[in-house]
Amino acid sequence: MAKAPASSSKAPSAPPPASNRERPDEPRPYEASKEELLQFYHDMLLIRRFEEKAGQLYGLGLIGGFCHLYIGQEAVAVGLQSALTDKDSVITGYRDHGHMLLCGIPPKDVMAELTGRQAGISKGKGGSMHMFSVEHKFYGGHGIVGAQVSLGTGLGFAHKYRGDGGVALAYFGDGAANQGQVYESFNMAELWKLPVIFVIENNQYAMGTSVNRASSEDQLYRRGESFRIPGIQVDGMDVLAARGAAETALEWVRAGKGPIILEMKTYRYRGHSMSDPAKYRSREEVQAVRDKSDPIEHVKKLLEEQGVAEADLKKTEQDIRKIVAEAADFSESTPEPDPKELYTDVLVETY
Ligand SMILES: Cc1ncc(C[n+]2csc(CCOP(=O)(O)OP(=O)(O)O)c2C)c(N)n1
Ligand SMILES: [Mg+2]
Repeated sequence: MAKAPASSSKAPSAPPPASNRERPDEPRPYEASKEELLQFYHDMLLIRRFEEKAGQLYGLGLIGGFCHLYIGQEAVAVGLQSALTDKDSVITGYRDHGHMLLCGIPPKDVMAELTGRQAGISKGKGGSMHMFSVEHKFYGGHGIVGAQVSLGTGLGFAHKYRGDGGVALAYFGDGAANQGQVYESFNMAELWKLPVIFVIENNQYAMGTSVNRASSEDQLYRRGESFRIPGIQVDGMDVLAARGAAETALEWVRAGKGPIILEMKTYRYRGHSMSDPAKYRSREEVQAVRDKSDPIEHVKKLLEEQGVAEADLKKTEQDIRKIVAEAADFSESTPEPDPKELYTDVLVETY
């Protein structure tokens, strides 16, 4: 009969204290080529103009229900998603239009969803908060604050289980960071070393409360400490800082070291949704961020310093305006779903 191993020498050793744990290197700002910088500029401007148009269509009554705009936060998604490959997946909350455009979903399909048309990416039945496209590895669009963190952890599990080499990028807000299910997810993600990047888009406010008033630990990158998940705080108004952080995070996660948290310090210029009395901050505060830290103006300045002609930047702006105008025209003219679509894509459980 085989001898039982001596218990003390073979027993699994306790993990080292969190303070001794290996940490990722400090990310460096990404060194973008002129072409990459132009692409960042293009993508951020596309999101901004798309969102401005969505705001107008909402005002005209063409978009109903909830609608949350991403204006001001563009550098976060553009910087991070520019580092992804087509193996990786993305999930976020309801402030989701920009993330979808970056997943390659055509602007007209997103806009038609906003106006509730059959040609929309969710057949006009999801609207602003509930868009989804498996084809583009975009897994929503979620209205339950924090739910996407658990679902995103599941996406990470699926990547690991299938061994497909993909990483899940799970975005959530500073308000969502106080939800209980976030921490259940953190625990499992670290325990099973899942390939997930948890991205906290800290735009300083939840619906109407600032992060400092609502959070006992407002340095949100530290929220993974008791789970041994490393966190990095990043200037989310700087697309090069965002891309640099994405490189570091992806290297960490792809090396099998488990999840990582990126706290992206950013700012939303518009109200929480389309109806927001905005009593929780002053106009001056918003204007000061616009004047001093606008992510698009920042990249425009870098491009000008690199000698890109004003005419080329104008041409980019014109091309984008055309794309957005076409998306809006399409979203107004394409038909609504047939009433019998009310009975399709509905989950019915029979007992
Ligand atoms: C479980 C749940 N609780 C409350 C709400 C109402 N609600 C919608 S958005 C929101 C604020 C979330 O803020 P944050 O996570 O910072 O995201 P942001 O809107 O700033 O992008 C709240 C409380 C909800 N949708 N779901
Ligand atoms: Mg917020």
